[in-house]
Amino acid sequence: MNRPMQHALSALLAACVAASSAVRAAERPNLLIIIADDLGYGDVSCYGAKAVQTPAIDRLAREGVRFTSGYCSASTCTPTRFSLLTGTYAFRRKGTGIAPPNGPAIIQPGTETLPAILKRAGYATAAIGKWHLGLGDPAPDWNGELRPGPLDIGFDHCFLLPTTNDRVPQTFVEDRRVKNLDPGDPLWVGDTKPSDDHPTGLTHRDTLKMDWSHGHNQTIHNGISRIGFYTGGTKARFRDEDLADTWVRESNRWIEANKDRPFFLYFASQDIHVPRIAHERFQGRTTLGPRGDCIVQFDWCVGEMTKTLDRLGLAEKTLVVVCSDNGPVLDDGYQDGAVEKLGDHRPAGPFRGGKYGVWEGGTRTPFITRWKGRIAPAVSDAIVCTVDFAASFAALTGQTPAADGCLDSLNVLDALLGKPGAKGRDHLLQQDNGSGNFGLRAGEWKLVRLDRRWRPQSRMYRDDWPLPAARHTLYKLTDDPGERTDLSAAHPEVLERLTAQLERLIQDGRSRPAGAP
Ligand code: NG6
Ligand code: CA
Repeated sequence: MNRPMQHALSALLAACVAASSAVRAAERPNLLIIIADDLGYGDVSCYGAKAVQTPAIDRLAREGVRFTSGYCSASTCTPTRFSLLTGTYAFRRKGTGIAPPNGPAIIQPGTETLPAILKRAGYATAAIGKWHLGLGDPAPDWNGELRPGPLDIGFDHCFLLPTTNDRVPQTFVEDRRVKNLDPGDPLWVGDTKPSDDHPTGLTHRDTLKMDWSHGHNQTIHNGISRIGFYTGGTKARFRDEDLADTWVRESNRWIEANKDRPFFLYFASQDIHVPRIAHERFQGRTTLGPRGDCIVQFDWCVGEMTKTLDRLGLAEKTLVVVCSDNGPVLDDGYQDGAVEKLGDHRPAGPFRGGKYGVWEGGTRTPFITRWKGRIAPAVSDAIVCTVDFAASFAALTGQTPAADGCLDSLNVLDALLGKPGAKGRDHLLQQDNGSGNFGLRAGEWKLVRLDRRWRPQSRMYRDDWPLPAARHTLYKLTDDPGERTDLSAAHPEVLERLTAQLERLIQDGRSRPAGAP
Protein backbone atom coordinates (compact mmCIF):
# COMPACT_ATOMS: atom_id res chain seq x y z
CA MET A 1 0.00 0.00 0.00
CA ASN A 2 1.43 3.37 -0.91
CA ARG A 3 1.87 6.20 1.54
CA PRO A 4 -1.10 8.44 0.51
CA MET A 5 -3.34 5.39 0.57
CA GLN A 6 -2.15 4.46 4.07
CA HIS A 7 -2.86 8.00 5.20
CA ALA A 8 -6.31 7.95 3.66
CA LEU A 9 -7.08 4.63 5.31
CA SER A 10 -5.93 5.63 8.75
CA ALA A 11 -7.82 8.93 8.44
CA LEU A 12 -10.92 6.94 7.51
CA LEU A 13 -10.38 4.61 10.43
CA ALA A 14 -9.95 7.54 12.83
CA ALA A 15 -13.12 9.12 11.47
CA CYS A 16 -15.01 5.86 11.99
CA VAL A 17 -13.78 5.51 15.58
CA ALA A 18 -14.69 9.13 16.28
CA ALA A 19 -18.11 8.66 14.72
CA SER A 20 -18.86 5.45 16.62
CA SER A 21 -17.85 6.90 19.98
CA ALA A 22 -19.88 10.00 19.12
CA VAL A 23 -22.86 7.74 18.49
CA ARG A 24 -22.25 5.94 21.76
CA ALA A 25 -21.93 9.27 23.52
CA ALA A 26 -25.13 10.47 21.92
CA GLU A 27 -26.92 7.41 23.29
CA ARG A 28 -25.80 8.15 26.80
CA PRO A 29 -28.65 9.97 28.41
CA ASN A 30 -28.29 13.11 30.40
CA LEU A 31 -28.95 12.47 34.07
CA LEU A 32 -31.12 14.79 36.09
CA ILE A 33 -31.58 13.88 39.75
CA ILE A 34 -34.17 16.07 41.44
CA ILE A 35 -34.02 15.44 45.17
CA ALA A 36 -36.55 16.92 47.58
CA ASP A 37 -35.89 17.59 51.25
CA ASP A 38 -38.05 15.90 53.91
CA LEU A 39 -40.71 14.90 51.36
CA GLY A 40 -42.64 11.85 52.56
CA TYR A 41 -43.99 8.85 50.70
CA GLY A 42 -47.55 10.10 51.11
CA ASP A 43 -46.86 13.77 50.31
CA VAL A 44 -47.45 13.65 46.54
CA SER A 45 -50.67 12.84 44.76
CA CYS A 46 -49.37 9.91 42.70
CA TYR A 47 -48.55 8.23 46.02
CA GLY A 48 -52.01 8.88 47.43
CA ALA A 49 -52.03 12.47 48.75
CA LYS A 50 -55.41 14.16 48.44
CA ALA A 51 -54.85 17.42 50.31
CA VAL A 52 -52.14 18.47 47.85
CA GLN A 53 -51.90 17.90 44.12
CA THR A 54 -48.54 17.41 42.42
CA PRO A 55 -49.32 17.30 38.70
CA ALA A 56 -45.72 17.63 37.51
CA ILE A 57 -44.44 14.74 39.62
CA ASP A 58 -47.53 12.72 38.69
CA ARG A 59 -46.79 13.30 35.01
CA LEU A 60 -43.28 11.90 35.37
CA ALA A 61 -44.74 8.92 37.24
CA ARG A 62 -47.21 8.32 34.41
CA GLU A 63 -44.46 8.52 31.81
CA GLY A 64 -41.92 6.50 33.75
CA VAL A 65 -41.52 4.10 36.63
CA ARG A 66 -43.13 4.83 39.98
CA PHE A 67 -41.36 2.80 42.65
CA THR A 68 -43.28 1.62 45.68
CA SER A 69 -40.06 0.45 47.36
CA GLY A 70 -37.80 3.38 46.48
CA TYR A 71 -35.59 4.50 49.35
CA CYS A 72 -33.05 7.02 50.47
CA SER A 73 -30.33 5.45 52.58
CA ALA A 74 -30.80 7.49 55.77
CA SER A 75 -33.53 9.37 57.56
CA THR A 76 -31.64 12.66 57.72
CA CYS A 77 -30.15 14.83 55.08
CA THR A 78 -26.38 14.71 55.37
CA PRO A 79 -25.97 10.92 55.50
CA THR A 80 -28.37 10.38 52.59
CA ARG A 81 -26.56 12.97 50.46
CA PHE A 82 -23.18 11.54 51.43
CA SER A 83 -24.31 8.07 50.31
CA LEU A 84 -25.98 9.31 47.15
CA LEU A 85 -22.80 11.00 45.99
CA THR A 86 -20.27 8.42 47.23
CA GLY A 87 -22.21 5.17 46.91
CA THR A 88 -21.11 4.24 50.43
CA TYR A 89 -23.39 3.94 53.44
CA ALA A 90 -22.77 6.95 55.65
CA PHE A 91 -22.54 5.00 58.93
CA ARG A 92 -19.20 3.62 57.67
CA ARG A 93 -17.66 7.09 57.86
CA LYS A 94 -17.28 9.35 60.89
CA GLY A 95 -18.67 12.86 60.73
CA THR A 96 -21.53 12.12 58.38
CA GLY A 97 -24.34 13.23 60.73
CA ILE A 98 -26.32 16.46 60.17
CA ALA A 99 -23.64 19.02 59.27
CA PRO A 100 -23.36 22.26 61.31
CA PRO A 101 -23.02 25.72 59.72
CA ASN A 102 -19.21 25.73 59.93
CA GLY A 103 -18.78 22.04 59.15
CA PRO A 104 -15.82 21.03 56.94
CA ALA A 105 -16.11 19.20 53.62
CA ILE A 106 -17.21 15.67 54.49
CA ILE A 107 -16.38 14.01 51.17
CA GLN A 108 -12.62 14.09 50.80
CA PRO A 109 -11.06 14.88 47.42
CA GLY A 110 -9.94 11.60 45.88
CA THR A 111 -13.06 9.77 47.05
CA GLU A 112 -14.83 7.91 44.26
CA THR A 113 -18.11 9.71 43.61
CA LEU A 114 -21.05 9.64 41.25
CA PRO A 115 -20.06 12.94 39.61
CA ALA A 116 -16.43 11.77 39.26
CA ILE A 117 -17.59 8.58 37.53
CA LEU A 118 -19.78 10.56 35.16
CA LYS A 119 -17.04 13.05 34.49
CA ARG A 120 -14.82 10.16 33.40
CA ALA A 121 -17.62 9.19 31.03
CA GLY A 122 -17.43 12.65 29.46
CA TYR A 123 -20.35 14.25 31.26
CA ALA A 124 -20.61 17.88 32.27
CA THR A 125 -21.55 17.83 35.97
CA ALA A 126 -23.24 20.34 38.26
CA ALA A 127 -24.80 20.57 41.70
CA ILE A 128 -27.49 23.19 42.15
CA GLY A 129 -29.39 23.68 45.40
CA LYS A 130 -28.88 22.44 48.94
CA TRP A 131 -25.44 21.02 49.73
CA HIS A 132 -25.25 20.29 53.46
CA LEU A 133 -22.07 18.22 53.09
CA GLY A 134 -19.68 20.81 54.49
CA LEU A 135 -17.16 23.05 52.75
CA GLY A 136 -13.49 23.75 53.31
CA ASP A 137 -10.91 22.17 55.56
CA PRO A 138 -10.79 22.40 58.55
CA ALA A 139 -13.68 24.89 58.23
CA PRO A 140 -15.24 27.01 55.50
CA ASP A 141 -13.37 30.21 54.67
CA TRP A 142 -16.52 32.19 53.89
CA ASN A 143 -14.58 35.21 52.64
CA GLY A 144 -12.06 33.30 50.57
CA GLU A 145 -12.00 30.08 48.60
CA LEU A 146 -14.35 27.37 49.83
CA ARG A 147 -12.03 24.50 49.11
CA PRO A 148 -12.43 21.56 49.13
CA GLY A 149 -15.99 21.53 47.94
CA PRO A 150 -18.10 20.06 45.15
CA LEU A 151 -15.55 21.11 42.49
CA ASP A 152 -12.97 18.86 44.15
CA ILE A 153 -15.08 15.72 44.08
CA GLY A 154 -16.27 15.64 40.49
CA PHE A 155 -18.58 18.58 39.89
CA ASP A 156 -17.61 21.12 37.20
CA HIS A 157 -19.96 23.71 38.57
CA CYS A 158 -22.05 24.37 41.65
CA PHE A 159 -24.56 26.94 42.83
CA LEU A 160 -25.45 26.15 46.42
CA LEU A 161 -27.33 26.78 49.56
CA PRO A 162 -24.28 25.75 51.59
CA THR A 163 -25.95 24.13 54.61
CA THR A 164 -29.71 24.12 55.16
CA ASN A 165 -32.21 26.94 55.02
CA ASP A 166 -32.57 26.82 58.82
CA ARG A 167 -28.81 27.01 59.36
CA VAL A 168 -26.70 30.11 58.78
CA PRO A 169 -25.60 31.70 56.49
CA GLN A 170 -28.41 32.55 54.05
CA THR A 171 -26.06 33.19 51.14
CA PHE A 172 -25.38 31.36 47.90
CA VAL A 173 -22.09 29.74 47.06
CA GLU A 174 -21.18 29.69 43.38
CA ASP A 175 -18.26 27.41 42.54
CA ARG A 176 -15.75 28.29 45.25
CA ARG A 177 -17.06 31.58 46.58
CA VAL A 178 -19.95 33.22 48.34
CA LYS A 179 -21.90 34.92 45.58
CA ASN A 180 -22.17 38.74 45.65
CA LEU A 181 -19.99 39.04 48.73
CA ASP A 182 -18.77 42.59 49.30
CA PRO A 183 -15.20 42.40 50.70
CA GLY A 184 -16.01 45.53 52.70
CA ASP A 185 -18.76 43.61 54.52
CA PRO A 186 -17.17 40.26 55.34
CA LEU A 187 -19.25 37.30 56.35
CA TRP A 188 -18.68 35.92 59.84
CA VAL A 189 -20.29 32.65 60.89
CA GLY A 190 -20.02 31.17 64.37
CA ASP A 191 -21.76 29.34 67.13
CA THR A 192 -21.58 31.96 69.84
CA LYS A 193 -23.37 35.29 69.95
CA PRO A 194 -21.03 37.86 68.35
CA SER A 195 -22.11 40.77 70.58
CA ASP A 196 -24.50 41.41 73.45
CA ASP A 197 -26.85 43.42 71.26
CA HIS A 198 -26.94 40.90 68.36
CA PRO A 199 -30.67 40.32 67.73
CA THR A 200 -31.78 36.71 68.07
CA GLY A 201 -34.98 34.74 68.06
CA LEU A 202 -34.90 34.94 71.85
CA THR A 203 -34.32 38.68 72.26
CA HIS A 204 -36.43 39.80 69.28
CA ARG A 205 -39.04 37.08 69.17
CA ASP A 206 -41.90 39.52 68.65
CA THR A 207 -40.39 40.71 65.34
CA LEU A 208 -40.37 37.26 63.71
CA LYS A 209 -42.57 36.50 60.74
CA MET A 210 -42.42 32.78 61.53
CA ASP A 211 -41.93 31.86 65.17
CA TRP A 212 -39.72 28.98 66.25
CA SER A 213 -40.89 26.05 68.38
CA HIS A 214 -37.59 24.42 69.33
CA GLY A 215 -34.02 25.42 68.57
CA HIS A 216 -33.83 27.92 65.67
CA ASN A 217 -33.66 30.93 67.99
CA GLN A 218 -30.30 32.42 67.04
CA THR A 219 -29.46 34.94 64.25
CA ILE A 220 -32.48 36.44 62.52
CA HIS A 221 -32.59 36.83 58.76
CA ASN A 222 -35.68 37.65 56.68
CA GLY A 223 -37.81 37.70 59.84
CA ILE A 224 -36.84 34.12 60.71
CA SER A 225 -34.40 33.05 63.39
CA ARG A 226 -31.98 30.25 62.52
CA ILE A 227 -29.48 27.76 63.89
CA GLY A 228 -26.14 29.52 64.33
CA PHE A 229 -24.91 33.10 64.30
CA TYR A 230 -23.65 35.32 61.53
CA THR A 231 -22.91 38.89 60.66
CA GLY A 232 -21.99 40.68 57.43
CA GLY A 233 -22.46 39.52 53.86
CA THR A 234 -25.53 41.74 53.74
CA LYS A 235 -25.63 42.08 49.94
CA ALA A 236 -25.05 38.36 49.51
CA ARG A 237 -28.12 37.28 51.46
CA PHE A 238 -31.09 35.70 49.78
CA ARG A 239 -34.80 35.76 50.49
CA ASP A 240 -36.15 32.31 51.35
CA GLU A 241 -39.10 33.07 49.06
CA ASP A 242 -36.76 33.16 46.04
CA LEU A 243 -34.89 29.89 46.47
CA ALA A 244 -37.01 27.76 44.15
CA ASP A 245 -36.91 30.38 41.39
CA THR A 246 -33.13 30.57 41.81
CA TRP A 247 -32.58 26.83 41.45
CA VAL A 248 -34.74 26.75 38.34
CA ARG A 249 -33.08 29.79 36.78
CA GLU A 250 -29.56 28.52 37.48
CA SER A 251 -30.44 25.02 36.28
CA ASN A 252 -31.93 26.32 33.07
CA ARG A 253 -28.89 28.44 32.43
CA TRP A 254 -26.52 25.53 33.03
CA ILE A 255 -28.54 23.00 31.03
CA GLU A 256 -28.78 25.41 28.09
CA ALA A 257 -25.01 25.87 28.16
CA ASN A 258 -24.43 22.10 28.25
CA LYS A 259 -27.28 20.81 26.16
CA ASP A 260 -25.05 19.48 23.39
CA ARG A 261 -23.02 17.15 25.57
CA PRO A 262 -24.12 14.55 28.06
CA PHE A 263 -24.74 16.24 31.39
CA PHE A 264 -25.44 15.28 34.97
CA LEU A 265 -27.36 17.77 37.08
CA TYR A 266 -27.90 17.16 40.78
CA PHE A 267 -30.87 19.45 41.50
CA ALA A 268 -31.28 19.54 45.28
CA SER A 269 -34.25 21.55 46.42
CA GLN A 270 -34.53 22.76 50.02
CA ASP A 271 -38.30 22.15 49.79
CA ILE A 272 -39.97 21.05 52.05
CA HIS A 273 -37.40 21.58 54.83
CA VAL A 274 -38.05 24.16 57.55
CA PRO A 275 -38.40 27.12 57.59
CA ARG A 276 -41.11 26.48 55.01
CA ILE A 277 -41.32 29.77 53.18
CA ALA A 278 -42.56 29.32 49.64
CA HIS A 279 -42.65 32.15 47.14
CA GLU A 280 -45.64 34.44 47.66
CA ARG A 281 -47.37 32.97 44.59
CA PHE A 282 -47.48 29.52 46.22
CA GLN A 283 -48.60 30.65 49.65
CA GLY A 284 -52.01 29.37 50.71
CA ARG A 285 -52.37 26.97 47.78
CA THR A 286 -53.44 24.01 49.94
CA THR A 287 -55.21 23.47 53.23
CA LEU A 288 -51.96 22.21 54.76
CA GLY A 289 -50.32 25.58 55.44
CA PRO A 290 -46.66 26.32 54.56
CA ARG A 291 -45.81 22.62 54.41
CA GLY A 292 -48.34 22.23 51.60
CA ASP A 293 -47.15 25.44 49.90
CA CYS A 294 -43.65 24.01 49.73
CA ILE A 295 -44.85 20.71 48.27
CA VAL A 296 -46.62 22.70 45.55
CA GLN A 297 -43.46 24.74 45.01
CA PHE A 298 -41.32 21.61 44.73
CA ASP A 299 -43.75 20.20 42.21
CA TRP A 300 -43.48 23.47 40.28
CA CYS A 301 -39.70 23.03 40.15
CA VAL A 302 -40.13 19.51 38.77
CA GLY A 303 -42.55 20.90 36.19
CA GLU A 304 -40.16 23.67 35.15
CA MET A 305 -37.31 21.22 34.68
CA THR A 306 -39.57 18.95 32.65
CA LYS A 307 -40.56 21.92 30.47
CA THR A 308 -36.92 22.80 29.95
CA LEU A 309 -36.19 19.28 28.71
CA ASP A 310 -39.20 19.49 26.36
CA ARG A 311 -38.21 22.92 25.09
CA LEU A 312 -34.65 21.84 24.33
CA GLY A 313 -35.74 18.55 22.79
CA LEU A 314 -33.99 16.62 25.55
CA ALA A 315 -36.86 14.58 27.04
CA GLU A 316 -35.83 11.48 25.10
CA LYS A 317 -32.18 12.03 25.89
CA THR A 318 -32.53 12.49 29.62
CA LEU A 319 -33.09 10.08 32.46
CA VAL A 320 -34.87 12.00 35.21
CA VAL A 321 -35.06 10.80 38.80
CA VAL A 322 -37.29 12.35 41.45
CA CYS A 323 -36.59 11.29 45.05
CA SER A 324 -36.28 12.62 48.60
CA ASP A 325 -33.48 12.79 51.18
CA ASN A 326 -35.50 11.47 54.11
CA GLY A 327 -39.03 10.91 55.28
CA PRO A 328 -41.45 13.51 56.57
CA VAL A 329 -41.67 15.57 59.74
CA LEU A 330 -44.33 18.08 60.77
CA ASP A 331 -43.02 20.43 63.46
CA ASP A 332 -39.26 20.47 62.90
CA GLY A 333 -38.61 23.62 64.89
CA TYR A 334 -40.95 26.32 63.58
CA GLN A 335 -44.61 27.07 64.31
CA ASP A 336 -45.92 26.85 60.77
CA GLY A 337 -49.21 25.05 61.34
CA ALA A 338 -47.99 21.73 59.93
CA VAL A 339 -49.50 19.86 62.89
CA GLU A 340 -52.67 21.92 63.24
CA LYS A 341 -53.52 21.86 59.51
CA LEU A 342 -52.69 18.23 58.85
CA GLY A 343 -56.27 16.95 58.73
CA ASP A 344 -56.26 13.39 57.45
CA HIS A 345 -53.19 13.90 55.23
CA ARG A 346 -50.65 11.13 55.91
CA PRO A 347 -47.15 12.38 55.04
CA ALA A 348 -45.57 8.92 55.35
CA GLY A 349 -48.45 7.17 53.60
CA PRO A 350 -49.11 3.77 55.16
CA PHE A 351 -45.70 3.59 56.83
CA ARG A 352 -44.64 4.03 60.43
CA GLY A 353 -42.35 6.82 61.59
CA GLY A 354 -40.60 9.50 59.57
CA LYS A 355 -37.51 11.69 59.65
CA TYR A 356 -34.81 10.66 62.18
CA GLY A 357 -36.06 7.08 62.55
CA VAL A 358 -35.43 3.66 61.04
CA TRP A 359 -39.06 2.66 60.59
CA GLU A 360 -40.08 2.60 56.93
CA GLY A 361 -41.45 6.16 57.01
CA GLY A 362 -37.90 7.45 57.56
CA THR A 363 -36.47 6.25 54.28
CA ARG A 364 -39.20 4.95 52.00
CA THR A 365 -39.99 7.94 49.83
CA PRO A 366 -41.44 8.94 46.48
CA PHE A 367 -39.04 7.60 43.83
CA ILE A 368 -39.67 8.00 40.11
CA THR A 369 -37.55 7.51 37.00
CA ARG A 370 -38.44 8.73 33.53
CA TRP A 371 -36.59 8.43 30.23
CA LYS A 372 -39.06 9.21 27.53
CA GLY A 373 -39.09 6.63 24.78
CA ARG A 374 -36.73 4.30 26.68
CA ILE A 375 -38.58 3.49 29.88
CA ALA A 376 -41.97 1.84 29.50
CA PRO A 377 -44.40 3.33 32.04
CA ALA A 378 -44.82 1.03 35.03
CA VAL A 379 -45.32 0.78 38.75
CA SER A 380 -42.47 -1.22 40.24
CA ASP A 381 -42.05 -2.87 43.62
CA ALA A 382 -38.34 -3.48 43.05
CA ILE A 383 -36.20 -2.24 45.94
CA VAL A 384 -33.99 0.62 44.79
CA CYS A 385 -32.09 3.22 46.78
CA THR A 386 -30.36 6.54 46.23
CA VAL A 387 -27.07 4.84 47.23
CA ASP A 388 -27.33 2.82 44.02
CA PHE A 389 -27.07 5.71 41.57
CA ALA A 390 -23.26 5.49 41.51
CA ALA A 391 -22.97 1.83 40.42
CA SER A 392 -26.11 1.95 38.26
CA PHE A 393 -25.16 5.07 36.34
CA ALA A 394 -21.60 3.82 36.04
CA ALA A 395 -23.07 0.78 34.29
CA LEU A 396 -25.24 3.00 32.13
CA THR A 397 -22.27 5.04 30.97
CA GLY A 398 -19.76 2.22 30.54
CA GLN A 399 -17.74 3.01 33.66
CA THR A 400 -16.56 0.91 36.58
CA PRO A 401 -16.50 2.41 40.08
CA ALA A 402 -13.06 2.32 41.71
CA ALA A 403 -12.59 -0.96 43.57
CA ASP A 404 -12.14 0.81 46.92
CA GLY A 405 -15.07 3.19 46.40
CA CYS A 406 -18.86 3.09 46.20
CA LEU A 407 -18.81 0.35 48.82
CA ASP A 408 -22.55 -0.16 49.06
CA SER A 409 -23.80 0.92 45.65
CA LEU A 410 -25.41 -1.90 43.69
CA ASN A 411 -26.10 -1.90 39.99
CA VAL A 412 -29.91 -1.82 39.84
CA LEU A 413 -29.97 -0.19 36.42
CA ASP A 414 -32.47 -2.67 35.00
CA ALA A 415 -34.88 -1.87 37.80
CA LEU A 416 -34.31 1.88 37.39
CA LEU A 417 -35.10 1.51 33.70
CA GLY A 418 -38.26 -0.43 34.54
CA LYS A 419 -37.21 -3.63 32.78
CA PRO A 420 -39.90 -6.26 33.40
CA GLY A 421 -38.78 -8.82 35.96
CA ALA A 422 -35.90 -6.66 37.26
CA LYS A 423 -35.79 -7.27 40.98
CA GLY A 424 -33.59 -4.45 42.24
CA ARG A 425 -31.91 -5.13 45.57
CA ASP A 426 -32.51 -8.21 47.65
CA HIS A 427 -31.63 -6.30 50.81
CA LEU A 428 -31.18 -2.71 51.95
CA LEU A 429 -29.70 -1.31 55.12
CA GLN A 430 -31.49 1.77 56.46
CA GLN A 431 -29.90 4.13 58.96
CA ASP A 432 -30.85 7.23 60.91
CA ASN A 433 -28.50 10.12 61.63
CA GLY A 434 -25.89 7.63 62.85
CA SER A 435 -27.11 6.57 66.32
CA GLY A 436 -26.55 2.87 65.75
CA ASN A 437 -30.21 2.15 65.00
CA PHE A 438 -30.69 0.26 61.76
CA GLY A 439 -33.36 -1.21 59.58
CA LEU A 440 -32.72 -4.10 57.24
CA ARG A 441 -35.21 -4.61 54.45
CA ALA A 442 -34.89 -8.04 52.85
CA GLY A 443 -37.64 -9.03 50.47
CA GLU A 444 -40.92 -8.83 52.35
CA TRP A 445 -39.17 -8.76 55.74
CA LYS A 446 -37.92 -5.88 57.82
CA LEU A 447 -35.57 -6.22 60.74
CA VAL A 448 -35.34 -3.29 63.14
CA ARG A 449 -32.37 -2.91 65.48
CA LEU A 450 -32.80 -0.24 68.14
CA ASP A 451 -29.70 0.65 70.13
CA ARG A 452 -30.94 4.10 70.98
CA ARG A 453 -34.49 4.15 72.28
CA TRP A 454 -35.54 7.28 70.43
CA ARG A 455 -39.11 8.52 70.05
CA PRO A 456 -40.18 11.55 68.04
CA GLN A 457 -41.42 14.54 69.99
CA SER A 458 -45.19 14.47 69.77
CA ARG A 459 -45.36 17.36 67.31
CA MET A 460 -42.84 15.86 64.86
CA TYR A 461 -45.29 13.18 63.79
CA ARG A 462 -47.66 10.73 65.39
CA ASP A 463 -46.19 7.41 66.37
CA ASP A 464 -48.38 6.21 69.21
CA TRP A 465 -47.27 2.63 68.91
CA PRO A 466 -44.97 1.59 71.77
CA LEU A 467 -41.29 1.03 71.12
CA PRO A 468 -40.48 -2.68 71.14
CA ALA A 469 -38.66 -3.90 74.23
CA ALA A 470 -36.24 -6.14 72.34
CA ARG A 471 -33.15 -4.85 70.53
CA HIS A 472 -34.14 -6.71 67.35
CA THR A 473 -37.70 -7.02 66.08
CA LEU A 474 -39.12 -8.43 62.85
CA TYR A 475 -41.98 -7.28 60.64
CA LYS A 476 -43.57 -8.62 57.49
CA LEU A 477 -44.09 -5.55 55.35
CA THR A 478 -46.46 -7.18 52.87
CA ASP A 479 -49.02 -7.76 55.64
CA ASP A 480 -47.93 -5.07 58.04
CA PRO A 481 -46.52 -1.95 56.31
CA GLY A 482 -47.00 -0.04 59.56
CA GLU A 483 -44.48 -2.27 61.41
CA ARG A 484 -46.84 -2.95 64.30
CA THR A 485 -46.58 -6.66 64.90
CA ASP A 486 -43.25 -8.16 65.89
CA LEU A 487 -42.98 -11.61 64.36
CA SER A 488 -39.68 -12.60 66.01
CA ALA A 489 -41.28 -15.28 68.12
CA ALA A 490 -43.27 -16.70 65.19
CA HIS A 491 -40.27 -16.71 62.80
CA PRO A 492 -37.13 -17.14 64.90
CA GLU A 493 -35.20 -18.51 61.90
CA VAL A 494 -35.86 -15.31 59.89
CA LEU A 495 -34.93 -13.17 62.88
CA GLU A 496 -31.68 -15.07 63.27
CA ARG A 497 -30.85 -14.93 59.57
CA LEU A 498 -31.49 -11.20 59.25
CA THR A 499 -29.76 -10.33 62.51
CA ALA A 500 -26.66 -12.16 61.26
CA GLN A 501 -26.95 -10.49 57.85
CA LEU A 502 -27.15 -7.03 59.45
CA GLU A 503 -24.09 -7.71 61.60
CA ARG A 504 -22.20 -8.90 58.52
CA LEU A 505 -23.20 -5.81 56.55
CA ILE A 506 -21.85 -3.64 59.35
CA GLN A 507 -18.69 -5.68 60.00
CA ASP A 508 -17.68 -6.39 56.41
CA GLY A 509 -17.09 -2.72 55.67
CA ARG A 510 -18.74 -3.00 52.28
CA SER A 511 -21.68 -4.65 50.58
CA ARG A 512 -20.78 -4.11 46.91
CA PRO A 513 -18.81 -7.24 46.19
CA ALA A 514 -15.17 -6.42 45.44
CA GLY A 515 -14.75 -6.58 41.68
CA ALA A 516 -18.44 -6.02 40.99
CA PRO A 517 -19.08 -3.74 38.05
C1 NG6 B 1 -32.12 19.22 63.49
C2 NG6 B 1 -32.97 20.46 63.54
C3 NG6 B 1 -34.01 20.35 62.44
C4 NG6 B 1 -33.35 20.09 61.10
C5 NG6 B 1 -32.46 18.88 61.19
C6 NG6 B 1 -31.70 18.62 59.93
C7 NG6 B 1 -33.34 21.48 65.76
C8 NG6 B 1 -34.09 21.44 67.06
N1 NG6 B 1 -33.64 20.58 64.85
O1 NG6 B 1 -31.10 19.32 64.44
O2 NG6 B 1 -34.77 21.52 62.39
O3 NG6 B 1 -32.59 21.19 60.71
O4 NG6 B 1 -31.51 19.06 62.23
O5 NG6 B 1 -32.54 18.30 58.90
O6 NG6 B 1 -32.51 22.34 65.60
S1 NG6 B 1 -31.95 17.66 57.60
O7 NG6 B 1 -33.11 17.31 56.79
O8 NG6 B 1 -31.13 18.65 56.97
O9 NG6 B 1 -31.22 16.48 58.01
CA1 CA C 1 -33.81 16.37 54.84
